[in-house]
Amino acid sequence: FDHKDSKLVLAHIIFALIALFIGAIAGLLQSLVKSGAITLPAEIGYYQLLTAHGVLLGLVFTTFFIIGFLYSGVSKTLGGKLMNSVRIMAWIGFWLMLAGTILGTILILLNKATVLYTFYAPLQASPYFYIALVLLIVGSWISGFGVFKQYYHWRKMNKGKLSPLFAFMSVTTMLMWQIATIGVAATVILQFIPWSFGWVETINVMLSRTLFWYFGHPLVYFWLLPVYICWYVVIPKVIGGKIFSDALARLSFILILLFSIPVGFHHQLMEPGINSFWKYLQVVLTFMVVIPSLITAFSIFASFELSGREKGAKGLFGWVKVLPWNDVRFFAPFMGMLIFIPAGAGGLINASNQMNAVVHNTLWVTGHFHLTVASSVALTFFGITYWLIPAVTNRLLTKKIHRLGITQTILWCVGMFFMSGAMHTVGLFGSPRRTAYTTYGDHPESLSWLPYHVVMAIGGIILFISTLLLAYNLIQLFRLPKGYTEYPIGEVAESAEETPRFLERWGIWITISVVLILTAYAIPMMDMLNNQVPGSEGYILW
Ligand code: HAS
Repeated sequence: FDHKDSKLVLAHIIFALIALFIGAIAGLLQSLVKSGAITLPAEIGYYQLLTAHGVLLGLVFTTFFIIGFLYSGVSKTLGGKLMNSVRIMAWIGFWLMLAGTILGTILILLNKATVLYTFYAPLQASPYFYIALVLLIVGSWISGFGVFKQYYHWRKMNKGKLSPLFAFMSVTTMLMWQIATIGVAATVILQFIPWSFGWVETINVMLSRTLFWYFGHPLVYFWLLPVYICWYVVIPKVIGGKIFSDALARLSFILILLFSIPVGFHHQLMEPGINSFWKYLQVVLTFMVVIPSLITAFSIFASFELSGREKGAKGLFGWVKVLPWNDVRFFAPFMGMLIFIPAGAGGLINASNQMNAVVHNTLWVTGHFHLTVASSVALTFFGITYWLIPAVTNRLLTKKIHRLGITQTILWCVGMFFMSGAMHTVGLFGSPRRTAYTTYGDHPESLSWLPYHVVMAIGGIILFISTLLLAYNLIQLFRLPKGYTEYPIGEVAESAEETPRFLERWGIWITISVVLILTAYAIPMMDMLNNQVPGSEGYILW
């Protein structure tokens, strides 16, 4: 692996993992507070911890990890090393994001930005928190442009050739990110900065929430797409098989690009200020964005089965036995896939209007995203870490690391089973999310929730032990003997059909994406600007 690129990748991954450890401490404390097991000292607030947890894990850990991982694959598959200008862009992006993260974290620790990771109005933070967010966003844009530049250069040099799948997927991921972050940049720059500095007196709450969720939903796919890169490109190689279909893999990425953005209203189904027709339209589009995940499930099963049969597996499920169960590069992401089945089903429940009325703002939703992002995504990222660090530092991945990594994965799954299981269950009983310890004046209903909150805390403790083991394992990764660890990139199966070239015609996809976004958002946003939806007066301006 190129030495200079290795440094770049390591900087991103290590910083991501540092954010993970600090965020995990906040998570542990918060689950203990919520269950009533501990009381925080007066100067630390529950919501302050909750903000630190959400921002450090949801926004910082993920973004740094993803950009580091994408750059590693872009370097590997598009020419063997990054162009100098691209590497410079990536470093500028890194430093800007780092500056934003440090500034943001300091403000959260000073209790000047206790606005949760969703930070929409009417909660207000110090103006410098929003400036920190701008640094984070602009930094990620510059990094994204670096990915595009390397890809564009490769295509110029390789006219007529199909780009490597990893690179295509990285471009799609960053393209979706660039389009989605326009929404959050708009609310931060046009609404929050003027409001928090006191230059304007009011803020349009509906618009701020809508612009946030315009970004907030594709944000979850920004977490998911790199996971899909691992499942589509890396896992087939790790199991000694082939990628089932390059065309299907690309199609699923394009579908996510198109349908992940015009769906933010499914987070706002219970809000006034949006006409029900637009909610309905966006729910329909939400069900469209499920299709690429079903395609992904099909493709992975196909890849497992084909490789199993090649190894001589017999019967309907014989291929399961020949999967490499002792290999952490497979095991951790596999557990992520398995968990994604109930996690995705939970998403479908959330997206259904009537059922959303039952689960919205309850711990069910917290349970949902601990299965999706904190399990499927996190476990896949752990699986990647175990081979990526040795691969870029020229060290040999040993059996001991496989064992340690598998133990850490199992601990994570057990902790999450308790935590997320209890969250889903008690959510259905009505226990609200985002509340500190309370018995609502010893109301019997609320007292009946408490045992579940204790189970959540037990799960939280097991998860924290898993995080400590991850930290130990990471130190071991840097102590591995010098040697070679493969950067696993799968090949496409011979039986796969040819990939249609229009999948790489970005002009078409960007145009369709813009049309869908305008269709789903233009009129409801105009209504919000004009304060025109009956029943929402007084809700809009704060
Ligand atoms: Fe979600 C809320 C709907 C997916 C994250 N979601 C959230 C929040 C987060 C989040 C963070 O419609 C909370 C935001 C907040 O703070 O308020 N979500 C969905 C839907 C999907 C979905 C329809 N969510 C995700 C993913 C996330 C994520 C992915 C992170 C990475 N979500 C919602 C809705 C809400 C919501 C509402 C708002 C709720 C409210 O009221 O506030 C879909 O994309 C899910 C599709 C997935 C599948 C599963 C496919 C399975 C695969 C694995 C195959 C396994 C194999 C291995 C092959 C259909 C690909 C098996 C092998 C064997 C041997 C068995």
